[in-house]
Amino acid sequence: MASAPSRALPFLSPPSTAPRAPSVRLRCAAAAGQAGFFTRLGRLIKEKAKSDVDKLFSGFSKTRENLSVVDELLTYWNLADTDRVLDDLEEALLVSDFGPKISFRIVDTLRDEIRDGKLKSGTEIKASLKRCILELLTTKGSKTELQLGFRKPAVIMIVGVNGGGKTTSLGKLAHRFKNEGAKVLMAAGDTFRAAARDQLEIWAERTGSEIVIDNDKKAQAPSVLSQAVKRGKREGFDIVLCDTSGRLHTNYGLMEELVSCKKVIAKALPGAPNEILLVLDGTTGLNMLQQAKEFNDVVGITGFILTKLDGTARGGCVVSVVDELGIPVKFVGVGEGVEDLQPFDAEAFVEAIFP
Ligand SMILES: Nc1nc2c(ncn2[C@@H]2O[C@H](COP(=O)(O)OP(=O)(O)O)[C@@H](O)[C@H]2O)c(=O)[nH]1
Ligand SMILES: [Mg+2]
Repeated sequence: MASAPSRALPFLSPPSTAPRAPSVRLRCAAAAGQAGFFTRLGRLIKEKAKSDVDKLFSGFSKTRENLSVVDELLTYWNLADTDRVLDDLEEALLVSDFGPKISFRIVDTLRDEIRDGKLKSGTEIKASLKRCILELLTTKGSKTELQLGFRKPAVIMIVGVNGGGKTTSLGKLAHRFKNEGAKVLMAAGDTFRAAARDQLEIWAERTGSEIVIDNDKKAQAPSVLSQAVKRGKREGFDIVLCDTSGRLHTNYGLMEELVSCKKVIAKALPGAPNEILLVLDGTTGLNMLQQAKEFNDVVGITGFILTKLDGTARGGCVVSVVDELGIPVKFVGVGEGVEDLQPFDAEAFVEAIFP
């Protein structure tokens, strides 16, 4: 699972007993007392995530089904059959959205290893296939844990196109943080649609988080986010989660707005935002690559949240985005429930699609 930072991050305040705006002295004492809290927290996230392997496994059921043909192929593999089997394997990877480059590279590696006599059975080929994918994920997108810095509040901006799952993922993230005793403030930065604000309010209520909204019809996202970060700082919040609107990424206005959002956040709190997470809809397949590139070029993405992987057989897209952009997948969405956002762990992922 995504390993949480193992170092002690002193910015987390104690669980709910913490006063809203403690004095500086109190805050320091709390931080010192809680120095081990974050370390413990890291371990807890890891352990919890490990016990969630079942959820991850069921979330990837469609992709796994799609790839079960690999087992069939390899069961009956023999040396004379190699070319045909590898062609079919490549096809299976392509269908699951591993992308042409990666699918070709994997099959090429396997072909070499078979030719060199390193792989002598279907089981060995499968093990090597899994190793290839794991290697790809761990060399190019290794920093799967959130980088929240050392100062509170940590600010996370969630960006992406409409309907991808930004607000839902933000709500699920809040739930995780709250479970770990963090004080969470949400910012309703999707000022484009009125319904978006209501949706976020429901998540705030559901997770016991505070929320900053601007009821002014003409409210601008940067102003809402700036207010939220300032309040987060003033009132000693641990985390500020910023929702944003998601018009098409080809919409210049949106990109402009996101850049302004990022700027005002940094102005309100130097060093922030700590994370800019791009939400990508897993069901859109390789289309997401172009989208990811454009967002990254404009705002600079620190990690991906890949959603709706429970609804698609194209789970290989996880590998494609990491390979193409060299940016880690930090979370995967495997359902609509509050618990269905999983820290991404490469090993668990590979086991979930190739059991
Ligand atoms: N099955 C499934 N549905 C999801 C997931 N994440 C989000 N959704 C659904 O996708 C729809 C759009 O989500 P929303 O958060 O409003 O997207 P936004 O426009 O990017 O904020 C909602 O119906 C969510 O319940 C997921 O991981 N799995
Ligand atoms: Mg939304």
